[in-house]
Amino acid sequence: MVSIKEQIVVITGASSGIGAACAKQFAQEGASLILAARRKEKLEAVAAEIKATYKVKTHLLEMDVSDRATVETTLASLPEPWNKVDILVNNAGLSRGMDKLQEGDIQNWEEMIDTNVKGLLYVTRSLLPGMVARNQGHIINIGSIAGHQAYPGGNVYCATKAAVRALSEGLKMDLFATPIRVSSVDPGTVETDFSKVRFRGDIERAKKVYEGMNALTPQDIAEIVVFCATRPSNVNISELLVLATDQSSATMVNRSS
Ligand code: 8X3
Repeated sequence: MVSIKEQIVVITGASSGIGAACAKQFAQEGASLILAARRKEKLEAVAAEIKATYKVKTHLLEMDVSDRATVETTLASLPEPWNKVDILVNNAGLSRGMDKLQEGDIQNWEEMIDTNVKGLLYVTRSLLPGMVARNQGHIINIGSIAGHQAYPGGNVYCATKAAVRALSEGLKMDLFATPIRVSSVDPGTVETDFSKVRFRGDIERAKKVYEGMNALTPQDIAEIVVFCATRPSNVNISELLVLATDQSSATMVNRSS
């Protein structure tokens, strides 16, 4: 295992779920954290908890990844030493609705495409040139099983995650012959606010997604993300599909656990 102590790690969507768990896991390894999210108060709470437990430096960014101008100016004006980013975890993402495409809400589509695809691109486009110039870096994209298999009602969400998968693949080729690594960690069902967001606060419907199964936890994924980041420099974990033992495919979930 390679030390990432004091390496600068950017995590988007760091205020909850997998992003917040990644923040804690990287803090445990002594990394310096740039935590980005839309919700400043939640972000501050995550940072306060981390700082109370680990002696690490944090820098908070109130940033909606889908807002191109904000992403560009915020990341271009990172102060020293925060502007020398070593690791970027592209975690910010969301799903909205599970309607059939023919009945879909176009606003929901825009939000998913703007965040999951365009947002990831804006952040990556802002930070990757510095990595290339310094000849050092690692991009870790949080994909999804949805990028491997579509499922009924998943249409646009699945398309955004398939796009993330294609971008990880393409990026690796664009970074050919550089030491910069690209990893894609693609979870199945993880118990987070994901379904609450998807169903716009319909708690009962959200609960059903995890009912009767032992879902993955954000911590499970965070440990894997940090595992990717701490491999020796000759090792790139290119793509990992991570499912709960209770999940056999996007739609096959054992609910008798
Ligand atoms: C989240 C996994 O199966 O709910 O990306 O789409 S799934």
